[in-house]
Amino acid sequence: MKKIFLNLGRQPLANSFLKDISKKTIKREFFYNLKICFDTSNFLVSIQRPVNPKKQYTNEYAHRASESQTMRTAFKNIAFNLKKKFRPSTILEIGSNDGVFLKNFNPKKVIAVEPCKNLANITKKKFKTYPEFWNLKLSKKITKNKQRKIDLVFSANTISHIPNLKESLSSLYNVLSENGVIVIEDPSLLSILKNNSYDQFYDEHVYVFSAIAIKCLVKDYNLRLFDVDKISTHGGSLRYYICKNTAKYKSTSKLKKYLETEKKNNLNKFETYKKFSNRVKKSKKNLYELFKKIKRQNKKIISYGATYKSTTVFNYCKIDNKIFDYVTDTTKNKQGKFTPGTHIPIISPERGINETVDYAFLGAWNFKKEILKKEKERIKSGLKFITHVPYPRII
Ligand code: DWN
Repeated sequence: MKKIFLNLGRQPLANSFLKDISKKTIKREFFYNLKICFDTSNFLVSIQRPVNPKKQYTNEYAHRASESQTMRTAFKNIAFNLKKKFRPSTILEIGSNDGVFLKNFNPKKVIAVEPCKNLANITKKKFKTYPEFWNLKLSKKITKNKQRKIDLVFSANTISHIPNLKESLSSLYNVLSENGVIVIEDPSLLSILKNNSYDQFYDEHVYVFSAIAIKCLVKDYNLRLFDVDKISTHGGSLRYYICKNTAKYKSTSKLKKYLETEKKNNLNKFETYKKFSNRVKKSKKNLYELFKKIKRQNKKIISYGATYKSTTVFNYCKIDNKIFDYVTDTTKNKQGKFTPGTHIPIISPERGINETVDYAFLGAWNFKKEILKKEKERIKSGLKFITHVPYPRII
């Protein structure tokens, strides 16, 4: 049974950066209600009513996975480790974005799946790319074109975005070779609860997985979770290793231990999520009050990183251009636009990060280490950072 535990209110699509803020554009802005629920039968946390993916993964998709040094290094390292561990002769990536993972492989061995046409256009120059949604039809097309099935399927921050999880999993089974491995990375539910990072909930994150949920879910598709890695990306993620039931891989003691950790933290109980919901409400109130207090002192506040996560924070906490002068972001195609729902201008860091700024809210809090290092000199000359993770405060 699905039970709602968190209501993040009326939200725009996290990717719907506006080109202008004319009355006509604002009137046409799309909103939906963001409510999060817990399924007591399989421990799965999901959005109550997902948005149609055709509205989300368009030719104007803004996020570029290669934008941070942290992610470039993380993808390089995991590509190296997976090659070493599984020696795959065929690799399929679902949600290949701008190719930051795939570029570490021999193009002859690789297939990319990316429904956002603007991104698929980037990878198709080098890799066989299907500019399509991941589903059964596509998985059959891929295995028909390839004589052999796939040895390694990699998917970072994508399976959690696909509403039809059942079809997603059966399609994965369909492409996989007998001893093939599916490696999925997504934000970890336990980290979100610990960090109080409710901004990991937005339209694209239809599911927030835990190991107990994944273990339970894949069983119905003759698949088996056999290992898990705790990783630091995106504020704490999990890397799941899944194979066919009949494959040679044995369940690791690391997986057993991690499943126990999740149970010890009561991830299988609804009350845990109710408590989280109360912490989120408190965080909203305290963050808003912190900004108000700073504004009363006539200080200038900006936001650092026009993240999708920030869309949830800004719209839920009712933070707009009365609080922030602007948001900075290194991604070229976000610059010159306005934040979804709250209409704050987005500009480049070169223009926006200067001595006039007193405080910068860490929209990209998951890159805190990289950002604080980059802004070392500015911090020395007085710039202060604010975060809401794990609770609102000046760093
Ligand atoms: O799952 C998803 C994650 C992985 O990426 C997607 N659904 C969408 C996207 O979400 P996000 O926008 O919350 O992701 P990031 O990776 O936290 O975005 C960071 C943003 O901050 C990028 O636009 C780049 C920008 N940035 C910056 O301006 N200066 C990043 C760094 C490190 C910087 O120094």
